[in-house]
Formats: sequence, C-alpha cells, structure tokens
Amino acid sequence: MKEGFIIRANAGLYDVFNGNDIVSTRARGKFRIGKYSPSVGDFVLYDEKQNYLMDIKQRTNELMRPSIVNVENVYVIASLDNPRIQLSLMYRYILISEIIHVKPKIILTKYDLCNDDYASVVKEKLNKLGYEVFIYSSKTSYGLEEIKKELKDKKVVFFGQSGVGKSSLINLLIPGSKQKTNEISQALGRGKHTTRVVEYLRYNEGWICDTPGFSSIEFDIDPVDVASFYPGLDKLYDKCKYNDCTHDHESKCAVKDAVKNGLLDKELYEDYLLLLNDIKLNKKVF
Ligand SMILES: Nc1nc2c(ncn2[C@@H]2O[C@H](COP(=O)(O)OP(=O)(O)O)[C@@H](O)[C@H]2O)c(=O)[nH]1
Ligand SMILES: [Mg+2]
Ligand SMILES: [Zn+2]
Repeated sequence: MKEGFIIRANAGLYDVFNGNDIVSTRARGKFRIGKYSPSVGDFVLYDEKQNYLMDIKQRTNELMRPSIVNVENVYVIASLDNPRIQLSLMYRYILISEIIHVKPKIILTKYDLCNDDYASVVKEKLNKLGYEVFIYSSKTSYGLEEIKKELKDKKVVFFGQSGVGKSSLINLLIPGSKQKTNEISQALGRGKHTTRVVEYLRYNEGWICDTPGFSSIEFDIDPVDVASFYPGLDKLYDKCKYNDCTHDHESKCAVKDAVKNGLLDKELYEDYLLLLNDIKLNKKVF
C-alpha cells in the first residue's frame, strides 16, 4: 500500500500525490470510509497494483462547498480597487477560515490601482485584528517576491470573491498553469466565476488550491460559531457573561462594552450583526 493526498477529484478518479509522483486512483463502487467519501486534501492509502483507494485518514477539518479537507493554510485575497475591498466580505472569509481552525493570512491585490494611504489604512485595520497582510500588484510585480517566498513550501488554499486576481496570481507563480482570468464587468464591478475545478497545483515545494469563491453558497453556520470565531470578537468572547452570548440582546456583553468604549471598530460590529441576522434567518451569506 502507498500513501498520499488527493490533489484533484474528477468523475470518480482521484489524483494522489505520493511524495514523488501523481497517480490516478479509483474508488471501488460507492467508496466510503465511515462518513467520508474521498475529497481533495484527503490523506489516503491506495493499493499499488490497481491503484484502488483503500483507506481515508481522519480529517483535521472540512470545507463543504467547495469540498476541500485538511486545510492547512488559507489566504484570503481581496483587491484594493476594481472591485474595492469590502471589509464585511473579508470578515466573512476570515470567519469561515477561523471556524475550521485555520488562522488566515491576507493578500491585497491591485496595489497599482490605489493610493498608498488607502492601502495602509486597510492593512492597519486587518493587522489590528491579528492578521498578517501582504500587498501586491500583478501589473507592477510590487510585493510579488515576498509572496513567492511566503508560499513556496506550504499547502495553501485561496479564498476570495471572483475578480480579485486569484488566477492572475497563480499564473505568475506557476507560469505553465494557464488559469483562465476574467475581465471584470465594469458595470457590475464584479467578475464571473471562472474557476471550476478544485485542485492543488504544484508551486515549488508547495501546493496552491484556488476556490471558485463562495458567492452563491448557503452556509450552514451556527450563530454561536459566528459569535465566537468572528474576527475581533474571538478574543472578547470569554469575557461575556453568558457562554453562548451572541453579542446582540444579551446583557453583560464584553463585545458591546468594547464597542461602547471605542476598543472595537463599530463598523465591524455592525457587519457582524448583519451577518448574525442573516444566519438566524438562514439567508445566503455570501
Ligand atoms: N490593475 C490590476 N489588475 C489586476 C491585478 N490582478 C488581476 N487583475 C485583473 O483583474 C481581473 C480579474 O483577475 P482574475 O485573476 O481572473 O481574478 P479571479 O477571479 O480572482 O481569479 C483580470 O482582468 C486581471 O487582469 C492587479 O494586480 N492589478
Ligand atoms: Mg479565477
Ligand atoms: Zn457578548
């Protein structure tokens, strides 16, 4: 038996990287191990003669749609302009990452389209919440070297709205990969989703997995998870009187106190309440 992880899943075939080669494996019938059916990111055992999947190892985390498991590093990508970063959306992507217990890092693209002051205001805001921020432009290559160094030996997943430059970045990092990029519809200020296949691509000693953006996806998130993992609120959560506090109607709430005392960004809190409300009403949140 050989071991590896699934880098791509397509029509019942699973490409497994075993440390040296990529092997196309198959699942026999409706292959399942307990509740798992094979997914990108799974660590698996396969038999070397027929390349059948034999076992799936315990997962550390799972994203459902798109389906990726054992996520190790998340980079949330947003553009400084065209489309201009929406912090409320950024917080939602950070939240999804925190819920699966991965502290994300942030890449701000299209630096060539914005002024320095704006870029540093956004960076400061996100740094203050505890997230590392990289600023870059695919047009001028500003910041590219730093990103190359950062990503060269990790297994990473990109999150982010379409049109922010994820595919363009992958094309710069992996010249042969020929990811489709899309022109942004100026009228709508947002791009179409062109990324369809979820797969890990080789980059140096590491791997990069693009995701198609979550914009049409309904998320099954528990309001208490939002209350405890939302960026900026996570550190205050323990200090609320009630251990299932949603920082909304409850009394003796550390989050509401922090907003009142100017220690927590009011806009962030308002974005949080909007999300919480959407989730309680079970609405689409991306
Ligand atoms: N000005 C500028 N445009 C960029 C930059 N990065 C990507 N773009 C453009 O943004 C559009 C969307 O890029 P794409 O890589 O397809 O975004 P994705 O949907 O996130 O994969 C394309 O027209 C790119 O040429 C950048 O750093 N600066
Ligand atoms: Mg793309
Ligand atoms: Zn609270």
